[in-house]
Amino acid sequence: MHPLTHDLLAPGPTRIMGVLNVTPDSFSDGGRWLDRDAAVEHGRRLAGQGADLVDVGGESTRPGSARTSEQEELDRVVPVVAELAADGIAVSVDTMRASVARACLEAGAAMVNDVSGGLADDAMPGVMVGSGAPFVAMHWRGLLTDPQERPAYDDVVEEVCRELTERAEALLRAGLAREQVVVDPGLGFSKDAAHNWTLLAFLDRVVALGHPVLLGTSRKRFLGRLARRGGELPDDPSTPTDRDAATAATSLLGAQAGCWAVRVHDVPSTRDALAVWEMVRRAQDR
Ligand code: PMM
Repeated sequence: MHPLTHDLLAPGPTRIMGVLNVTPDSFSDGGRWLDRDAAVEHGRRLAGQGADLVDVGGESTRPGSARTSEQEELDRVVPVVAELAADGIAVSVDTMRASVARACLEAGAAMVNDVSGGLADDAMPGVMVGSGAPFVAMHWRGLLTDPQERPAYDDVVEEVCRELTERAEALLRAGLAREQVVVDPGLGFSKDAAHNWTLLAFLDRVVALGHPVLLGTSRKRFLGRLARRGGELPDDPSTPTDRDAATAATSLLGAQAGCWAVRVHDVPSTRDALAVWEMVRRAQDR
């Protein structure tokens, strides 16, 4: 068991997962950290700013993007994970490949974050069972091959909760321990803006499933078309970094609902938002 695993999931304030995409094409930071040294430096910066763990990804999940080859993904992420882990930083790896998860766990990663929830690679549960490390199962209906599929739900909260429960139960049947399974409603993944807002409004129901919940809203498109004095803007003039204040606001909502962690690109803004919630919570307890 990784020495940081216990601390990561112990009861406490909502954790901050800093995003480090070692990719040429992620929607908000693609290309910035493709150079290995720049990536490691940015990972250290995220930790220094207050990230409790750094999520290293080597494959973009941008709609329509082609899959990165296994070797390319390994080459991008393993050295970065190894260097950050050697610094004592808690690292998770954002991957859908069991081979990449295994190599990163061997290189010192403390956690695996899989946007397919273990569906993209049959070998993923076996790797996780062997490691004992926490595994994030994110909700996503369509994988990379059918990005055009329009999301359709009668009741998005109920269906996401049901499908997350089914995923978690399948992982438990495959041998993962209950405390290994973290769930994520997967905002923006086979969900439109209205679905994302509804899931944010009813996060407490996702938390009530009884697993730690990770929330990923950071810089997502729906935060760029906010209602300002009467309705959503038809066009979205914002760039991803313009969405950091709205991301911090959603982090606070996540903390208020009892989420275990929030996944963000800009750590200082979310750190401050979570500190506001922590001060209010303490005042309520007095
Ligand atoms: N979002 C992205 C990538 N990985 N992982 C989890 N668990 N949850 C998310 O919401 C999530 C994720 C897309 O954002 P990015 O391309 O900026 O990393």
